[in-house]
Amino acid sequence: TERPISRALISVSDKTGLIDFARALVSRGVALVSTGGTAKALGEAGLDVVDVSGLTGFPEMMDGRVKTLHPKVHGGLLAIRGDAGHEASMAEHGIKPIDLLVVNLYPFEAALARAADYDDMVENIDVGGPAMIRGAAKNHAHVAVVVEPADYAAVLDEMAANDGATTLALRKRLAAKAFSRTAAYDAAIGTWLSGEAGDETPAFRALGGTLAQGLRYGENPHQQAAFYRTPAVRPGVATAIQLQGKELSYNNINDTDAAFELVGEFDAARTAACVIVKHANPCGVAEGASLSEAYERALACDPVSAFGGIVALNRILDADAARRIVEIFTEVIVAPDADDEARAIVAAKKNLRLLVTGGLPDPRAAGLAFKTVAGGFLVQNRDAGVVDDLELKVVTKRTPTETELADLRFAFRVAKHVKSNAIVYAKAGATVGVGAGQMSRVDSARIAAQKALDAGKASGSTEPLTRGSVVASDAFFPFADGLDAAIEAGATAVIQPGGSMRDAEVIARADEAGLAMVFTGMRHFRH
Ligand code: 93A
Repeated sequence: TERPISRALISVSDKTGLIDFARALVSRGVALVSTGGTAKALGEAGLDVVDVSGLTGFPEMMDGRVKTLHPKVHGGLLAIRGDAGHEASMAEHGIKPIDLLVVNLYPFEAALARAADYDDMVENIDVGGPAMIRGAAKNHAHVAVVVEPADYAAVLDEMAANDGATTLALRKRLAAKAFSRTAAYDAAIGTWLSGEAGDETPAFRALGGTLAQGLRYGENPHQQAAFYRTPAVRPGVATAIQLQGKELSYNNINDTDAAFELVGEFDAARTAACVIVKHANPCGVAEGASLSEAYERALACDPVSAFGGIVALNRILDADAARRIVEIFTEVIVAPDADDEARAIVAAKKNLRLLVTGGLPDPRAAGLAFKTVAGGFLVQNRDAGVVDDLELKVVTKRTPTETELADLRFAFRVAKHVKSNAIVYAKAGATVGVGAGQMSRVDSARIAAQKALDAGKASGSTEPLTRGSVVASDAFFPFADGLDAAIEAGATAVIQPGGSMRDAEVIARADEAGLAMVFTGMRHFRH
């Protein structure tokens, strides 16, 4: 059973809700220890409080720079309760356990916001606070740590329900929050100071990354950039080994990521697959009996755009595929590995970058995706939706044939990785037309069909490649006109999330034209 909280150390810059919280603790028999300003506020409210200098036997000194940095404090936070050695140390040195730590830090971020001068900023760097927070959070098996007033209520609620104790579940949650808080705090300090130091490399350590590579420039030559790696280990561009070729650029890394994440959607045990990416959008994706065939078919979708593209493969690069790929100008090849013969073939192209990842990413893996906005950033789970896991609902009179169904799944798998509005035409496990990034869905549908027409002409075919294809849309068709464009292009089946106000109209149009249509119930916006 959990022990009730008997002693709390409170040291807070933000004194919101402090008095009510402290009073509630005292009414439960909790003894309070506090630093200067906090102790003064508590004393003025008539609460019994021991000053931290009474505990340590040292005065707060150096303008408060040293007040809680003492073994009597840190020993009390870090000691493992019930551990014979730790208990003996406590007894020997007169260290008493601290069961609850309540700290919020010197307001460094507020100082940043009011553009305080350099010395003021430095004085607002809290040292003792984060040290205590990290100690208490590490020892969450025994100690509860609270880093913001918003959590006072949760602690009191649990104490009320558990005879003055907290649960391990709450302490764990609070500890996780505590580490996130000190990480964000230090990131703010690091970002500020690297700006002051005139650091050329933007301090994106904020996201918990380590510098993987300084980049010559960003998306454009006038932008500085760097590549950071986060601790999560997943086969991908951040963990890839570059076997040869020029240094990767910002755009290379971004495009390689897009290509490899998509090719990871194709189970290597089932089929060979190839993705060609330009400007973060696939311009050709295909399955094949071999990598070489998959590449050939991917290239046929849009050979013009494929020039200078990124080629991603889902199996070990072999000589056949390597020979074929080096025939045209390619920026990057990325694959789980490359055999010796393939490596030798690629080596003849000195600038061509060859990356090996050691495996494929799991499309269902958890992960976070960030996007910056002015003054902040957005975070969301990565899109881990996979069409194979969805229950497809046939909404038309005609049910898709097995062949159509396989292509519909293929097309939707690809559409997930195409910038919205995304329209993907596919036939026999290969894309034949990709429409990306348009502000209207009908434009994406028309562009995809037009590209298929061009590619068909280039290959000497009189028929547009979309004739007899299927089509995927990353989000529902708001109007029937997007469908009209697909019908005109010669598509026979459609896959889309459904859920439009005009679904009935869209379904009726499909029925009229004899199309089969399935709803996925899941959208794949990508902006
Ligand atoms: O300057 S410090 O880094 N040195 C310390 O030893 C220390 N201990 C607590 N700042 C320290 N604190 C911080 O003082 C706390 O994190 C809290 O923000 C603040 C509370 O001070 P007061 O109780 O005097 O208002």
